[in-house]
Amino acid sequence: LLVMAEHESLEFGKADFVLLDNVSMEEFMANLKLRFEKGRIYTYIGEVVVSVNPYRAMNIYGRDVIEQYKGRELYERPPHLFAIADAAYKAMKRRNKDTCIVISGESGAGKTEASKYIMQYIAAITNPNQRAEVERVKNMLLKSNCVLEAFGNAKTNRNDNSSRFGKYMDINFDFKGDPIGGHINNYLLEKVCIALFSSCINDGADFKAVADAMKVIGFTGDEIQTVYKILATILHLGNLTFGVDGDVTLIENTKLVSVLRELLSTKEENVEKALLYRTVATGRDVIEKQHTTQEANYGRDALAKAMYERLFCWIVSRINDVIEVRNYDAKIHGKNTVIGVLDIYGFEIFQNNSFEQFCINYCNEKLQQLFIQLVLKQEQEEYQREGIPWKHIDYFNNQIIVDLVEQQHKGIFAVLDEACMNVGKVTDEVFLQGLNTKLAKHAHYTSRKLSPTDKSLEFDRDFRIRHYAGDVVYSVVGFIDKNKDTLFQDFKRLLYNSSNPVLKAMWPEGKLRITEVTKRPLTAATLFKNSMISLVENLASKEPYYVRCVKPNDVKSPLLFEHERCRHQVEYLGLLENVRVRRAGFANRQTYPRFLQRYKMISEFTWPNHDLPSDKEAVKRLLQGCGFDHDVAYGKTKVFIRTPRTLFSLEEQRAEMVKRIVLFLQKVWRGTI
Ligand code: AD9
Ligand code: MG
Repeated sequence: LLVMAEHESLEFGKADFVLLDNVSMEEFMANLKLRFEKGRIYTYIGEVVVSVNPYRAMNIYGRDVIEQYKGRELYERPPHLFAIADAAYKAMKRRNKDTCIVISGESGAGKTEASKYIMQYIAAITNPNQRAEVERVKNMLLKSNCVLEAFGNAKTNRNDNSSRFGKYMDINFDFKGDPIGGHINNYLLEKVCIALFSSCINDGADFKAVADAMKVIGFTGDEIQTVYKILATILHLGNLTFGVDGDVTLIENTKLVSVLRELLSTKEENVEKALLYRTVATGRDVIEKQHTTQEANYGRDALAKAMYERLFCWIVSRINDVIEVRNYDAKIHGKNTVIGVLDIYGFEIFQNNSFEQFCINYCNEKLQQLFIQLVLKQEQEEYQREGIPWKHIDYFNNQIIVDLVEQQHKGIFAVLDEACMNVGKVTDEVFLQGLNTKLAKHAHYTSRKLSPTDKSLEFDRDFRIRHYAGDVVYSVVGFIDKNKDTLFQDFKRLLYNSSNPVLKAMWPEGKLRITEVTKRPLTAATLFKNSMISLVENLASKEPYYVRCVKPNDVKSPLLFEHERCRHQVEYLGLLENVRVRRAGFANRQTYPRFLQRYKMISEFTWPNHDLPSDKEAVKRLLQGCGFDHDVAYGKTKVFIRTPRTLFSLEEQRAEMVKRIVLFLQKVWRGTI
C-alpha cells in the first residue's frame, strides 16, 4: 500500500498539498492543475478535501469504489469524498461524536454533487442487516433531494442546476450506526428565482420523477394537486397586468381573475379586491384604500414570491415530518448521533450585487470564521497548551468583517433595520447615508461619499465591503424593500380564507383581523442573521470535516483549467494558509493511554504491559524502537505525529501483529501448539 501511495504521488502530483516541497501559490497551483489534468479531481490538505469540478462523468463513484473506501483510514486510498465521508462516519460511530461535513465553494463548483455522493456513500455502507425501517429512512433521505432540487434549484448563467437555497441536513444514527432519521434546514431561498423557475421541471421525465418522489415521501394526492395549483397561480400572476381608468386602478386581463379564483378555491371578487385594494386601520376605522398601478404591481410580485417561498418552506417541513427520528428503540438505547451535511452557497461577486449577495457573502464570512476558529486557531492553541514548540502562523482573522455586518447597533444589518423602522418615506439612499455616518471610519467599508475620487462607486447607490475573499460593491437599490419583505395583509387573508385546506394551512397568519395585526414581523436581515448564528453554533458543536470545491472554468469545460480563475478561489478559500498550518502542525494526535491501547502490541517494551514510570515514557520507548522518534513531538498529555505516513506505518504494523496473534490463538485452539 505504501508503494501504491508513493506511486500515486509521483505520477499524478502530490495527493496531499502538505507534501509540497515549498508551500507557495505557484507550487500549489501547479499541483492542482496537474492533478486535474490527470483526472485526479480530489486532493487533501490533511483531512480537508479540495475538489475540482471535472465537468464530465467520472467512473469513481461505483459500488466497487465504495467497497475500497469502506472502513479504511484516510491515507490508505487516493483522496476521495468517500474517504472524508467514511472518516466522519467512523468518528461518529467509534467515538460517539457528532460530526459535520461542510461543503463550500462558489456557484457551479460542485457542492451539491459532492453532498449527494456523500449521502450515497453513507447510504451504501450502512444497514448491513437490511432492516426495513432503516431502508425506508434512507430512501426518504435520498428522495428528498430530488424534490428539493425541483423546487429550489434554477438555471443560472453560472450553473444549469444552481441551488438557490442553502441546505443543512442532519442524519441521525442509532447505536448500530444505521440512519434512523434526519432533519433539513433551509436558508435564504432566493425568491426572485421564480423568474427562472420554469426551467426546473422542464420535461416529462423530470416531472414524473418529481411527482413519484413526492408520492414516495408521502405527500397526499390533495397536497400534490395544491402544489401544482400554487405553481400555476405563480405563473399566471406573472401575466397579470394593471391599467388605469381615470383615477381607478383596474386589472387589464380580467379573464385571469377567474382562473386564479379557481386555482385558489376562493371567490372571484376576493381575488380582485386583494389585488387592487388594501385594508388599513386608522384608529377605530377600517378603510379600503385603492392601490396605484405601481402598488398593485408591487403587491402582485410580492404575492408570487411569497407564495413560492411559503410553498418551498412547507415542502421542507412536510419532508421533515416524514424523516424525523421515529425509532424510539434508538432513543431508549440513549445513543443517537448525528452527521450534518452543509451545502451552502459560496461567495458571490456579480456585476450587480444586491441584498441577496450581501446575505450570501455574510454567510461565507461566518463560515470562514468558523473555519478559522476550528482549524487554525484551535490548532495553534492546542500546541501552546501542550507545550509543543510552535512558530505562529499569520492568517487574516475575518472577525472584524463579521462584526461589520452583524454587530448590534452599528453593524450594517442594524443600520438597515433602523432605516426600515423609520416612519415616513424610507428610501435606500437614507439607508446608505446611515451607513456612511456610522461606518465612516471602518477599514472594510467605503462609499463614494467617503472616497470621492473613486469612480467605481456611484453616489447615493453603492457601498463597498472588503471581504476576506475580495472587494465587493453592493448597490443599495432594493435593500429596504427586500429587508421589509412585506406582503399586504389582504393577500394573507385571501389565502387563509381559501376553501382548499392545504393552501389555508400554509397561511395561518391570515386568520388575524386587520385591527389585530400590530406586531411588526422580523425583517429578512434579522431572520437571516439569527439563522446563521444558530447554524454556526450548531456546526461548532460538531467535529467538522471540510470539502472545498473549486470551479476550473466558466464554460463548463472538462479540459480547461483557467489559472487565474482557480488561483482566486484558492486564495479566498484560504487554502494556502490551511496548508501552512497543517504542515507546521501535526497530522495526528492522541493521548498517551489511547495511543498505547492501540499500538502496544507492536513493541516488546509495551506488550502486553509496560513497566516504565509513565505512559508517556512508554510511548517514547515504543516510537524510538520503531525509528519514528524524529517525526513526533511529546506534549503534556498527548503525542503528536507529524506526517500521516508514520501513522500509516504504525497501523500496518499493528494489523500485522493482530493477524499473527489471531493465527497463534487459532493454533492454540486447534491444539497444534
Ligand atoms: V450552486 O452554488 O448550487 O449554483 P454547486 O452546487 O456548487 O453550485 P453543482 O454541484 O450543482 O454546483 O455542480 C454543477 C455541475 O457541475 C453539475 O450539474 C455537474 O454537471 C458538474 N459536476 C459537479 N461535480 C461533478 C462531479 N463530481 N462529477 C461530474 C460534476 N460532474
Ligand atoms: Mg448547489
